[in-house]
Amino acid sequence: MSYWNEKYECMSRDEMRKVQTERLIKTVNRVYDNVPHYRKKMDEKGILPGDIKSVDDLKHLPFTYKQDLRDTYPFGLFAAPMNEIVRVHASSGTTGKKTVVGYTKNDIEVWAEVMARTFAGAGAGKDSFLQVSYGYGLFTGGLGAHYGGEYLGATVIPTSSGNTKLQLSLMQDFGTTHIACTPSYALYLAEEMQELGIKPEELKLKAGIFGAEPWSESMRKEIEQRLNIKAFDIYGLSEVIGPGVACECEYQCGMHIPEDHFIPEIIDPETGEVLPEGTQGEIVFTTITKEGLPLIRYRTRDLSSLNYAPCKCGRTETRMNKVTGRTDDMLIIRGVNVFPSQVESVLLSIGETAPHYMLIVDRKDNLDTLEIQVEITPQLFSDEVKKLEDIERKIRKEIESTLGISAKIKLVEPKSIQRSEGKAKRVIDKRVL
Ligand code: DLL
Repeated sequence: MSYWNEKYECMSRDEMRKVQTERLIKTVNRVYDNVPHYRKKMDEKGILPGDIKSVDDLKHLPFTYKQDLRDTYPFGLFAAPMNEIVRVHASSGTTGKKTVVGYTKNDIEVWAEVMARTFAGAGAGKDSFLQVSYGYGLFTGGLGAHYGGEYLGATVIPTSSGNTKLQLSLMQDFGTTHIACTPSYALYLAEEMQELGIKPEELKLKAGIFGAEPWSESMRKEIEQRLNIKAFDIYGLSEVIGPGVACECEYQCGMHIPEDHFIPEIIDPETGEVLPEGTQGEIVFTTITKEGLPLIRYRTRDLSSLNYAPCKCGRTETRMNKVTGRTDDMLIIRGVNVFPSQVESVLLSIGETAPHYMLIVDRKDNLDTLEIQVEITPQLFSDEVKKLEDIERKIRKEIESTLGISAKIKLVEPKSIQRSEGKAKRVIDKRVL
């Protein structure tokens, strides 16, 4: 079996509870002592760190939301002094500002540990060549996978995303055995291979570790067939640590959560109540070893369910099932988190169009496309073409710098975007996963 840390991955549930209890108590004390936001929220609920005596008391603690990170932007929820923070990453917030996360040296080690478990679970080891084609930079995918791969002892090839021809030639020349990228990019690679006449049998590729966006079983089958590999689902989010919050083993029946670092709960997104095992709801995480940005009951907005039954692989860790959707309107386009409200604030800041818009997301040649239809005002409608082209260009530029991805901008006639009587429909997602 391909364990990296058998002690924790296969620990009895009783022992795991003990580890979790001890670490949870430490974390609650840490945030109460160091983060005014948590102290205030716990005081409001009338809870002191001493009231948390075991993991069973987790449910009494207040939730943490993405909005809390925004309200305390950039470093307000950090529980370690800045001179102990060795790295920051950031992802999209609901409007202009990013959600910033920080890591101490120890957090970076925890991250490498959970990622090494992930890769080992996907059959990688010291002899593997791991191509990391997640983006390097503020996004956690690239560097998270990179450090985990090195910690595992694999030979890491840090290609980052894009430059597909180079990716393929390095794969051939270096003998890449494992690739880490988004599932949609994996399909794109398959297509380019076909175009260039590269047969999967000519490559040494055995497995891919794919995540950062939702994907279905049928997409898995297609990737596995076209690349002739085994495709593993990996889940994570920057706030909790990045990639490595959960990953499949060789049985591909749910993603194991390293529960000695992250405690999962499934709650009813409306009432906040904890739901029984197996029920679908919002997955919430509490980190119990992080120092830089420990999070208590963080509302991921992702819908999933938990399975506590032992797995055939021998791991005793709880498994989370594939994410089936979100409770908010966040879209993931080419691996980038996009909120329709970000588009709205760009349009409002430019101010020359009507505040009516529609996002049309599609997938062409296995790559996500985004078209933004923006309604122009009647005054503009009668204006000269050059003026319209200028506005279109301005919107395109602003959208690209705010969202971090390019979009096609289409100006449409006044009143042509359908008005709604209830909740506005701002997105048409035509992608079939
Ligand atoms: O996407 C971290 C990551 C990198 C995970 C590489 C896996 C691989 P964020 O940019 O903060 O972090 O986006 C987090 O992406 O809340 C989910 O909605 C979605 N997501 C991530 N992995 C999966 C997955 C990274 N396997 C958000 N299936 C999360 C479905 C996923 N959705």
